[in-house]
Amino acid sequence: MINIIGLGYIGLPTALMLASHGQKVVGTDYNSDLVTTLNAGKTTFKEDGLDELFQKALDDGITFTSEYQVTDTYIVSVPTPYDKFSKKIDPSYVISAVKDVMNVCPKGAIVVIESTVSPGTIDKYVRPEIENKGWKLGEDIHLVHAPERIIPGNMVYELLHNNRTIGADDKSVGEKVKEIYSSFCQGDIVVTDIRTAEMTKVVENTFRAVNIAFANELAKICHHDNMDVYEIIKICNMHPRVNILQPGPGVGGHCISVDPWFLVGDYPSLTKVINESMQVNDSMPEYVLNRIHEIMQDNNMTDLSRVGLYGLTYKENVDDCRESPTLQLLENQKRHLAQPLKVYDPFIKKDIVDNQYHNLDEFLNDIDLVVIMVGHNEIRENMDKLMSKIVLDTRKVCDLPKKYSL
Ligand code: SAJ
Repeated sequence: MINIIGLGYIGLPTALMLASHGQKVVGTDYNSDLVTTLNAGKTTFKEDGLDELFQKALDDGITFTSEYQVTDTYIVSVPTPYDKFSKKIDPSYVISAVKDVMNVCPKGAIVVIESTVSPGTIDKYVRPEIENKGWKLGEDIHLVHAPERIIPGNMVYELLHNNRTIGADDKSVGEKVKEIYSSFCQGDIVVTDIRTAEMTKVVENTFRAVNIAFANELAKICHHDNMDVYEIIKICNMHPRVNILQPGPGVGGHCISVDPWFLVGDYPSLTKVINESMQVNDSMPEYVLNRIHEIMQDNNMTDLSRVGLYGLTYKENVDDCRESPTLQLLENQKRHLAQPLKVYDPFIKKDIVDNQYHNLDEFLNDIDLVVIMVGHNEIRENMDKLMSKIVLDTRKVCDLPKKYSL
């Protein structure tokens, strides 16, 4: 039996996938409300195909609890926040999950850490916890790191199809874990050591962050001299060895906007490009605010209450607001003591900010300048409703007459 510890954005789909591919799975989360919701037959976030997968896993016998199970295999998928000032990882959830596992697991159990951790975290924090208890690594307990790689918005598909990395001290243990993931994963699974697995995960997200920062910097250059950044990127990407990502209003989510900071925090004198890139991405919400003011001037607008932000989530068609550019923009605006802008997002049903709307038409009725912060399908399908508006499109979703871009 596999006990999955942590039933959030990664732990839940992984547990469901394993359960619906022949593995006996128990999901454990210390949040009893979440466990109650899952036991009532409801998922806790929206994701294409998740509800169907959930139903299949229930039919195949998955159960949810707040208790750690006595078994031979654990997969730990708990959050790894980071300290915004030191830029270092906070490994406390991972450490406490491993400690809790050790309170119940039999000797010889395998503990797979799926949570993204900064390179060296397992050596620095997890191994000592185990050794201090007098347990022998590789005998009493086997450590494995199998970082997840799935993208929110396409998680179920990517769980099935992405290649994976498994880092283990002992190759045969790595192969055993590979077999478990192979029950559903159709991609290639590489077995390597733990330190390499930690590093590859963070490097992948850092590569994407640096590439987005490059696109964001291009957007600023192009705006400065009135060039079309999208046309330029499109043409450059026709070169066989160029692949520039898209500029945007900032980088959010709990991955691309966080993981590269682990490297900056640990290697401050060796991470000039990464550090600058992260700062460029972090500057984008303020840049959008400046664009709003420029566009208002251009249109003789003075009333900020006639400006609305479309989208609160960190990217399109997800319901996750962590580190979202819109929230960062509102934070910056608050610092300038400006009147809060109007906001609407079809995915966010609860009130989480001031002046939040829950109906697209009401939102549009009350504003003249719409800032598209997120390219949800809803707005793409309702372009006609923007015809009479001034639009600042930060995501290149529309092609309208009175449109401004980044
Ligand atoms: N963004 C841009 N321009 C782009 C692409 C993205 O501005 O061209 C912005 C998005 O709008 C969003 C942020 O970047 O605010 C991050 O979104 P994302 O779609 O690039 O990535 P995440 O954070 O949802 O998921 C990433 C993925 N990593 C890579 O693609 C290397 C995913 O595969 C990882 O599993 C995930 O991080 C993770 O959990 O680490």
